[in-house]
Amino acid sequence: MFQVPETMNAADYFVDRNVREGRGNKVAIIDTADGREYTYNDVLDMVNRFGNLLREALDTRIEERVMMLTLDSPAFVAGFFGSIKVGVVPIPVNTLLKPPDYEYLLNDSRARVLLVSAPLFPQVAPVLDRLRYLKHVVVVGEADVSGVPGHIAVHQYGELMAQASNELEPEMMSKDDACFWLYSSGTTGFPKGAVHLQHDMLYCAYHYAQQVLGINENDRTFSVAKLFFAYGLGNALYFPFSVGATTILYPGKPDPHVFYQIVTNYKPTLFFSVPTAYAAMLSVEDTSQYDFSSVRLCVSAGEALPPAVYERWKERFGVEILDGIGSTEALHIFISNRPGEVKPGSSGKLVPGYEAKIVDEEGQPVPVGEVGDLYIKGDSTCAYYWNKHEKTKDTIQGHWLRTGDKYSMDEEGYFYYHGRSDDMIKAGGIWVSPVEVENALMEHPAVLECGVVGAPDEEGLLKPKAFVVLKPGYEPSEALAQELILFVKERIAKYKYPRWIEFVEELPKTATGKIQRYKLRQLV
Ligand code: 3UK
Repeated sequence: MFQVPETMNAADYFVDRNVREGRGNKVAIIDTADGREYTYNDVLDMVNRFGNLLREALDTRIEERVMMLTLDSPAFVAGFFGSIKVGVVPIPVNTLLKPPDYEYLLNDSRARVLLVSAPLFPQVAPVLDRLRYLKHVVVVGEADVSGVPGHIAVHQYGELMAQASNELEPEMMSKDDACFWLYSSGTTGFPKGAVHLQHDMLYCAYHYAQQVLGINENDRTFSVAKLFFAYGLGNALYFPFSVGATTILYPGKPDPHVFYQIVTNYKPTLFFSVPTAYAAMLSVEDTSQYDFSSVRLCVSAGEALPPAVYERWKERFGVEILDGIGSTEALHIFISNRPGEVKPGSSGKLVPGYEAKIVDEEGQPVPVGEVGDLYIKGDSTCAYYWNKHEKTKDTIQGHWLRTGDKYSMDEEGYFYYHGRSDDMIKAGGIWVSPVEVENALMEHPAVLECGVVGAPDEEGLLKPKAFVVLKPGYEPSEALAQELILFVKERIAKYKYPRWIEFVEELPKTATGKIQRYKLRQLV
């Protein structure tokens, strides 16, 4: 039976408990940046120091927020669990965004402290003078901080950590206190902060990681998805820490050769990735110098895994990929395939601890085999979206969470994905709002109007495609298409750029003039 005490602290559960239970000398983290290993004793030391520096050096109180623009590294672990241990709420954010995105996130969350990895500092520096609530920036590594406005104090992570005490008792919290937030992109472009509670990570670790993956203390995890994603956070942090296992962290950019090299060198047993990266790894022809034999199970999530990718992977490495669907709001995977029972093309069956319903427009359950809207129920779902009351009510309906996905279920209880019920695009496992890409394109002088939808690439995986109507006087050309792509890349996060531009005479519209993206989807 899964039970969480009324009073608890998630950092105590995932960190201190490992030391109390005798795993202090076990390796918790391997940092592939320098090959260094950190034991659970070392992790407890860092976490305690970070908690103390928040309280003392930075005068941060319970329930205040710390934004983390932090690469996958030991500092991420210290920042995340160190905050939670003193009741402060960490908010890991996407490291691939642009300065205006961070301005929004920092002001929306009213974070008091920003923990930032030095290479990412230039992405926030230009907006620091526009921040209304931020008081402290803690930089991990060396960055040029000369232009920081006077009302914000800049600190060196290493210095503060060295000065802080390594002894700290956990702040005892309610199991229903806010624990951390994760931002999720919305259709209109403004991300929503999903507020997760103290008990949520325990729920996912117990029901999915332990019961579906059978994670245990001998496992070694590696996740292609970074820790700032809900998917990566479970895969490479609180799943392994829930059983005293080892996580392998990689701060760098995605690269199929590097992934193979990491697996060869550090021998993970559980490999977590997204369909786009599995496809990229399969397209490396000669992998004879690499060794994948340590991996006992592969997991895919973020978007549907094409059956062809599943089959080719299994043939090449002899190991199954378990496709499963999760979300930021649900925190992790709630429907998943099981080892030895995979149905390619399906998201699998319900994870223990979750219920699902597939309903029609009137909210009535649809018959087996028919497509409807997927709702799920389970105690890891977020409590609400910060400052977004209407969106909260649309999404969190009593015990049920509206996923926004179209699904069907077969007689054996396997679920099948049939696309989104909104216009959002999943590209490489990351949300792309068509509106945001369209707005960026509209700033170009040649663009009269445009519509962006997901179109399949050669692997059958969706990527953004733009249909563009030019202003009078402009002629369609390959050069202009390339110019528009570059234009978008300079304005919004790179992964959102349209992979294809198609020039058209007009766009399908409703009577009120709204672009009908579902009609454009039929044209791709
Ligand atoms: C889509 C899938 C088909 C689906 C996530 C695992 O992706 C995660 O969270 P996000 O908030 O996106 C959620 C949405 O992504 N999706 C995810 N997995 C699948 N569609 N097949 C899949 N296997 O539209 C869902 O609503 O970015 C994944 C664990 C934690 C996560 N947060």
